[in-house]
Amino acid sequence: MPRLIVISNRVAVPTGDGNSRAGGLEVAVRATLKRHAGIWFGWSGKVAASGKARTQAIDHDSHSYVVTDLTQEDYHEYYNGFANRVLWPILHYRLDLAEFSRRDLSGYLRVNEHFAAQLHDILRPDDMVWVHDYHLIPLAKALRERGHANRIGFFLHIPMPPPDVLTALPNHERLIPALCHYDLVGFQTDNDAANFARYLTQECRLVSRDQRTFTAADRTVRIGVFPVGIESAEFGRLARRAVRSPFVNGVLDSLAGRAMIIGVDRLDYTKGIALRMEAFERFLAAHVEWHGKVTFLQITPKSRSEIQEYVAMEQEISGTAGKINGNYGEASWTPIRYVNKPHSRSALAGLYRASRAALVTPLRDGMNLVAKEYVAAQDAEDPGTLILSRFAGAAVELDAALLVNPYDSEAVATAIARALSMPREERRARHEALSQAVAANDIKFWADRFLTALERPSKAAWLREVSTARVS
Ligand code: GDG
Repeated sequence: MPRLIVISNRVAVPTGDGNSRAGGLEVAVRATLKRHAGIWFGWSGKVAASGKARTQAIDHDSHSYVVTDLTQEDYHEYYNGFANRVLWPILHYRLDLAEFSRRDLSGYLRVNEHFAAQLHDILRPDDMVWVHDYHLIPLAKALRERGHANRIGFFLHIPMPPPDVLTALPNHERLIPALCHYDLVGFQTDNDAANFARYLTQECRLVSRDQRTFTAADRTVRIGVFPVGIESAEFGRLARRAVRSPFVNGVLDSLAGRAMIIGVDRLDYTKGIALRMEAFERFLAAHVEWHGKVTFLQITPKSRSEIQEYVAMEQEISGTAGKINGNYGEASWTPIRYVNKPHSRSALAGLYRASRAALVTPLRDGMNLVAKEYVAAQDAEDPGTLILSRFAGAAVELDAALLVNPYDSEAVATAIARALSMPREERRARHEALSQAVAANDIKFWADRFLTALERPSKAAWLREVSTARVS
């Protein structure tokens, strides 16, 4: 078996204390590397003074990690700048929040060159290379320029918007076509893949017979759909254990028999947290019979706190929670518990299982693993109800959830009322369908399918692979 070299912006080197950072990409890659021998390469998370940035190899539990530091400039221009202030909002359709500067773009290209230079010393000719996410779009090009002819695949964890939105990205013609240096470019949904195919057709004038295989100069790039999954059986087991833990029992005791609705999201404007709280407020306004009988627990670890929009959003969300609690709360009942503290995976799993419903209402999301985790954590005999945004990639597979438009707070309020009073038979039927969908596309299938498609040169075999991916 060739070695697998996984490359992502951040590398989750185990800390040994059982804690992990919140983030879907790290959850998915960590699960993949449990099953494939290789190296995980990326940023160490450290910012070093210029000239002091180091690259270090770390071996831990038969896994190898190679991590490299960023300089202050890199951190501001590449990470906080181009990646998170330009690509993140634009790829989530939020042109209004994008703040472009040429300097940030050159920092972004410089860090990609730095990654390629470090990888140059590590790569062997038969290594399979799997690059993850929007931070590293030009990496294959930088590696090809250094002579690496390896199979290199790219997976975009977040959405790919249609050309009308993508072309608002200044210098898109310099950046997006660089994806053609990969052998395989994977997306979460058919919609994302079709948007990219349209970009290649309309903007790059590339020709394709099937909208899946494009030839650019002397290279062929293939496009595929690989919806990311979770370790569903393991997560279910974790939830069964954790729901009996002193921590979850303590939370349940504090609720004194009230129903719990849960939301778990990194603090991010794409997750629609403030609008979700407003929908909960509408539900309270319309359903006096639930006053004092339901608590909405929103767990939101902070992320990207150095970016202005995130600071403003933090204030908006805590202000909204405070206002609703002030208007509706009683001395003995707080309608919304808003918590920024990160929790262990096991605590989250137990809380999901103990909740009557989950509110997963992103305004736009590549996939959304929380939706799948909630499903995997339920008791099949008496499951809770998933309320899911139609704009999450997960809605394609999880269409047995209560699908909502997150911008329509009245509709979300109605879904909350429906979830809380849904008969057990209906909950079981919906859960059965959801649980099958989550189990059928476990994380190991995601990685295997992507890596098989990357390795397989024959187009006919590849097309069969895509159609299998669609039915499962
Ligand atoms: C990106 C895409 C795509 C959350 N709080 C805590 C915690 N989490 C974990 C959740 C879940 C993960 O973080 C979040 O994953 P999501 O998929 O919901 O969202 P993003 O971080 O935005 O991920 C997304 C994903 O990549 C994978 O492709 O689905 O669309 O945006 O696993 O449980 N984990 C811990 N403590 C917390 O407090 N340990």
